[in-house]
Amino acid sequence: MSDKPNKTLFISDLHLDTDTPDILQSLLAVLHDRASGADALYILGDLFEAWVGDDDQSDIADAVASALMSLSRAGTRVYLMHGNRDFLIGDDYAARCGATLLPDPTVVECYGQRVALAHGDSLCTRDTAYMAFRRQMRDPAWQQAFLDRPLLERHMVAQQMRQKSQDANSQKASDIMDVTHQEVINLLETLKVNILIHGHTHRPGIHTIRLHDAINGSDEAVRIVLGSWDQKAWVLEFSPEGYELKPLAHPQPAISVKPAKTAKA
Ligand SMILES: [Mn+2]
Repeated sequence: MSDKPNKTLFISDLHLDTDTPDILQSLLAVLHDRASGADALYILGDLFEAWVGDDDQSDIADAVASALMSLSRAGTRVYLMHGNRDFLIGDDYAARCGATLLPDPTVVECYGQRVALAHGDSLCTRDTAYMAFRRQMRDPAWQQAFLDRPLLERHMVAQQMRQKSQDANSQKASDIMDVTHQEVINLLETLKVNILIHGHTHRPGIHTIRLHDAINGSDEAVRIVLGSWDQKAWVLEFSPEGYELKPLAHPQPAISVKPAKTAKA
């Protein structure tokens, strides 16, 4: 253990679903090849494409929980933050993952640096329709009423909400779905940090921010945006020496062992 370099991993926006077995394989590969032996793994929201309650059993939820639990048992701390898709992940599922649920935003200490973590949707304030929707979804009374409904009904409501959101987003100008610059600065100032890591926007990158008013004596801050896993796996590796945002190719899909169908049997 001691000869392994210290590192902490950050990922988000895998959007795992039953029809994304390749992304699940990619996650399992990242956990095995990179997260194993790490100090901590932070999953900053939208691990799942949808989540209607911890009582909704699925193979993919089981596979993720057992892989994260193995990592956690081997000594890597595992943290989950809610995204706008999977904000109903509860304490039961987090416990099955050996993970700690984090509020959004959260400040953590990473090798001597104070780092703010957020999913990112709360920073997209120009999307006023979404912000109103978000307030409703995050209302504990609304959530409890939703969770009290039968599972089948919850799936139907979630499906309708996804369709609505897709239709609405296709009409929105792309810049309103990005973070609001001033909102980022407000958050950095409130939390008194110079580094923010978030996902959600699916615009991976590292942005240096010039501050008008210094924070912690520095007129610079950094915003690191994690990427969505639809094309590649995006992993931010943070170590005492620095950090690197890495796009990783998904593992090749397994070659089918089924014989090809012939025209005439
Ligand atoms: Mn999101």
